[in-house]
Amino acid sequence: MERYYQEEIECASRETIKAIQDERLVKQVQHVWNDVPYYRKKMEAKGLTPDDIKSADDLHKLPFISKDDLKDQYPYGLLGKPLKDCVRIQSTSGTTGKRVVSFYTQHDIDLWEDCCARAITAAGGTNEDVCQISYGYGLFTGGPGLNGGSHKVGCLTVPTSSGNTDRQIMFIMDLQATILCCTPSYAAYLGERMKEMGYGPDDIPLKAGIFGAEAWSEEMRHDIEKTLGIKAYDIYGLTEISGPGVAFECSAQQGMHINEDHFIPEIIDPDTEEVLPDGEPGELVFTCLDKEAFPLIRYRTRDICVLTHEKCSCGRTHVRMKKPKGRTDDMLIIRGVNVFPSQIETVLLNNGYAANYQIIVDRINNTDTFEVQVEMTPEMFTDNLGEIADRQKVLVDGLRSILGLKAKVTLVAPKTIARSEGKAVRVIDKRKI
Ligand code: DLL
Repeated sequence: MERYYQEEIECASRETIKAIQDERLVKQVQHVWNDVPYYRKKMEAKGLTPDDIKSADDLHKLPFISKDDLKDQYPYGLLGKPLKDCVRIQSTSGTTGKRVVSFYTQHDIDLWEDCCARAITAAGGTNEDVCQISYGYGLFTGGPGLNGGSHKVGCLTVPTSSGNTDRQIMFIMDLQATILCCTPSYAAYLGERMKEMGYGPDDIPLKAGIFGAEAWSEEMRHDIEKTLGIKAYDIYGLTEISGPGVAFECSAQQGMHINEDHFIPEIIDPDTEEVLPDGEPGELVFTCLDKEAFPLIRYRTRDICVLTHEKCSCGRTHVRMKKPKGRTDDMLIIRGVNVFPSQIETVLLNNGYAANYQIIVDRINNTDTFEVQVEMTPEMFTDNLGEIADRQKVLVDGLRSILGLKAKVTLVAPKTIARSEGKAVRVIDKRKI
């Protein structure tokens, strides 16, 4: 039986959702006009006043906001509430330049945690569950967001944070944890380690996993489900819009429901900024309808994905986003060809490898070099050079047929590629461009 955390709104009619969005958007635009001078200037530059926004149908008139605006206004320039009303910041894991800092009032935290509670409930969570949270805690939103959601559902919450893998496994087994929350790459690593320790899927008490914060393929989902003996649910979010729980998967596992009472999604062509219809891939854009401290409107996420309003078998009515295919900024252009790490991962997993790989791109004599280092699984490990060459050729052919590009494939021994406890680092781009 499907469970809901806030059934009335999660299963509301389209008319009800639209009415909520209309009312909240009008209020939100008034809020940013009054309280965020930067927004007022942006609206004025387009000749707009709040009177031009009468319903969600007018959303397209409003200016976009991008990561560059956030950097430009760092740290306090986009704040929608006085500091005395703000209770928390969170920040992205960005490695270059200034980080993005997002602010929350207590109301903002409540609605964010509600979104996470919806996700945990959709994965079957109740107050009978023991929910282990192995996302990082601290500035990263993964740990704090799911921690709050788990409390709201009433699960016994185990805030292990990420890292110290053997201790994670000890708690899963000793406390009989039933739900695991972490990045998919860390879930795969925990599975690998548990297998080595002799635990099979039937020995592991977990029944569900809530995995997100990075792109992962269907093949990786099946691998994790098999190793841990669980159902694995996807969860999506980003710091700027709140954190995990902006969208989450239900029992149908056919895309993630976006919490439309709080966020309006749009898909745009990243070059022309034109709004695209359902089914067409493009850049995902979000408008926060009721956030107070960091009220972003038409925020360009750089994530590439597709929306669908098709009816879902779980009973929820909120629009679904397909798994993001990648980000406009992690798409590699190699010898002129667009390459997403997720495409490479699909080829590897289809050929029996685990998702332990690294893509190394360089430029030598003005030509891009493209190497994929892939770990052999312990079962396929061999020092027979002929066999290794045959296996490499299968992958080179597989990559060529999906990308139209010749890669150098190097098979390496099990456990030579560093494991990640958070978001995996898949690409090393040495080109100075
Ligand atoms: O990763 C929030 C989060 C925490 C989501 C835990 C899910 C679970 P950031 O660090 O700001 O926030 O990174 C946001 O991560 O724009 C996407 O590119 C990527 N991302 C997040 N979830 C998914 C997902 C958190 N399920 C950026 N699939 C986003 C693919 C994802 N990519």
